[in-house]
Amino acid sequence: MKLDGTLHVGAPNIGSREKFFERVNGMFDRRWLTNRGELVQELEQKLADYLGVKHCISMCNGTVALEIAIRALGLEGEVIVPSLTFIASAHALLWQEITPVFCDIDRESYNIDPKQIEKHITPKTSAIMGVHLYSRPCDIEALQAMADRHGIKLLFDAAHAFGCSHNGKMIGNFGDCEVLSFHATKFFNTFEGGAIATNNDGLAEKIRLMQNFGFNGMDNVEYIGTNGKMTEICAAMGLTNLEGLDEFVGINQRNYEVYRDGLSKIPGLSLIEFNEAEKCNWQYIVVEVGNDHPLSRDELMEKLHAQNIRARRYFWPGCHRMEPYRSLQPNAGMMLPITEAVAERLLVLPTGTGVDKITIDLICRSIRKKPCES
Ligand code: T4K
Repeated sequence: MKLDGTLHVGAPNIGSREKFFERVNGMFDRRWLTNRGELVQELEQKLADYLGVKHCISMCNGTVALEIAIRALGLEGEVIVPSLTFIASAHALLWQEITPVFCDIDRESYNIDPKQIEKHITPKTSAIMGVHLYSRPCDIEALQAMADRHGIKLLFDAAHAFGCSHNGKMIGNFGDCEVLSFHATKFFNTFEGGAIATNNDGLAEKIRLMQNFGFNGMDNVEYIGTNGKMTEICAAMGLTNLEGLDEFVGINQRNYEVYRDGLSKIPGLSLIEFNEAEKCNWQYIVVEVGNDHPLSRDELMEKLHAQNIRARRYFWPGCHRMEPYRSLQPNAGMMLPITEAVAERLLVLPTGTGVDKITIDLICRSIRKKPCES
């Protein structure tokens, strides 16, 4: 079996084209393309309402949003982060000469393990940065208690968790602030984009100024700032996709259930589970390939690639095994046994609004096939 076209992990969810083009026409009529235009302001208000958070400041992408959050919080020295994450989580720190101190993960949730944090705390530690990996919130209460005990900040890289809740409250409301990515590959996209959500008025004000070069008024600069602004065309995409969220969730959840049925009872293969009592974006179909499976994770990936199914090994091999961290911290892996074991086993499969039930059935059938039948 080989699919006619290539099926990618991360293929975008796209809302109504008509609505999008209508908004883009309005944008051209107004001749206002960026710098806090009408569409950006409308998007920020709608995002804040959706998340139930006081401030949601849009950004040009999630990485710059992380950098601005880190700077606005005044972080320095060392920040404790998981290594099983996209490289941007670590780079946003080192880019500002802050050392990411990699912490091991919890075996079940794949998120930073609060029990492992204390051993990494030093006088230089200024914050913990949790990552809500694959739509599943961190153990937020334990992390907050740890941050409070040590008088340090807590922020979240929530790039994967837009549209998810924790104890009934939307992600975006926790820690000092939470950083979202609206990249094309995310559940909700603005082509490129992101945001910082916070309930802290003072922090929000600082973030707003830093996102626009530090300007406060036309000829007055108050901070070192950068250009983190979202454009109007990205906001047009965001407003359109916001209207499609219920549909996206419905399709993602349906896809998850089809995968769950199709992949059940395969030796050595387990599918990520989500808490059905909470809101979830169901955006990540992650399987763990164990020793009992006839193929290794990499062999399974090769098999799928040969069939035009572009499964991905997110986030192998872990940030600590990529440069410059591999050279700067050559022994980091000794503290990360679970990260290293899990990173060897995870495989992400395609989902999203571009993937239908028949295709998922084909993918599952292909995975079920014994190597001798391929
Ligand atoms: N923190 C976390 C935990 C993150 O996962 C990310 C981003 C960030 C922070 C930073 O946020 P941003 O600054 O990106 O807003 C991709 C994305 O570029 C990246 O946004 C994402 N995480 C990461 C997990 O995936 P690559 O290097 O894997 O991209 P690439 O080009 O290989 O594309 C990914 C897959 O998506 C491929 O299978 C192709 C498919 N794709 C991609 C695009 C852009 C499509 O089908 N259509 C498309 O338009 O990083």
